[in-house]
Amino acid sequence: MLIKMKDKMRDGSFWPKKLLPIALAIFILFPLLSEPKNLVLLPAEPPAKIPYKILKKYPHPPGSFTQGLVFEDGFLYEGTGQYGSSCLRKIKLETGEIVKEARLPRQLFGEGITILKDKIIQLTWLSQIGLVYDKQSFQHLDTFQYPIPIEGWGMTTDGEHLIVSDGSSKLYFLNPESYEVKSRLEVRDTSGPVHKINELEYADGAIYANIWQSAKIIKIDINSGRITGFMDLSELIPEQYKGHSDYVLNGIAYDYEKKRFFVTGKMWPHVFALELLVAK
Ligand SMILES: [Ca+2]
Repeated sequence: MLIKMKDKMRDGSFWPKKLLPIALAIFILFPLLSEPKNLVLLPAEPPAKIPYKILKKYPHPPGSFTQGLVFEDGFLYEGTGQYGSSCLRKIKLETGEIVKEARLPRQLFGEGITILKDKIIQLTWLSQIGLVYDKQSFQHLDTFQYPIPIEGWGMTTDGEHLIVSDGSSKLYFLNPESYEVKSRLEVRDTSGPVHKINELEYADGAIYANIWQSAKIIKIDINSGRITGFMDLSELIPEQYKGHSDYVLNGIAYDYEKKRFFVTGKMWPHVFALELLVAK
């Protein structure tokens, strides 16, 4: 049998003539089409607990199902979810007063927001679209289609990209003009990928993230995806929402000027200002 096969290969009749071009194409294209097999190294060190200090608590407008939070010039910008009541809001930090609001159509469930230059971008959960607003007027400027079929969860920016989460362990870095995916990052700890990555905040070269239905905020290395630290914010959960599966910790904003973080949760009555006590 072996001899016969060898003979056929030698005289060129092993491959029927019609199949030869197809076989050659597969031989040439296969290495190009297959995914590169990168060697993934898990971080050796478990993430360290980041101590923090509560600086102050501020009023959080009632009924805020927080999905996105940003701070700029004394105001919180908040994107809220749920069908029929999703909105984008500008809130005076000290008083919790809503000074500007744009309501989403009933069929859209609002998700993460970020501010890039003079625009506010807001994701939607399952509709595959994002909304673009003028930062000053809240006028709706544009609607864009997601470049890949993902759910919209959290969003932040490093000033160059829109950084988006979809509830998995992945972060997507999008071109803010074309919305193309420029790169992806997998978030990992010593056990492997960490899922349910939700609201995001880029601050001083790292990405901070809520994990859905967890009282933890993780700090992610933007180059490797490694979790380098975490905050346990269990003590901030309002008494009435302890053990609640919907009204969970969500929303991180960073004040670059005063180096403080703002955190809150869905329907929580307060926004907390925190100082991270990082080892010197
Ligand atoms: Ca944020």
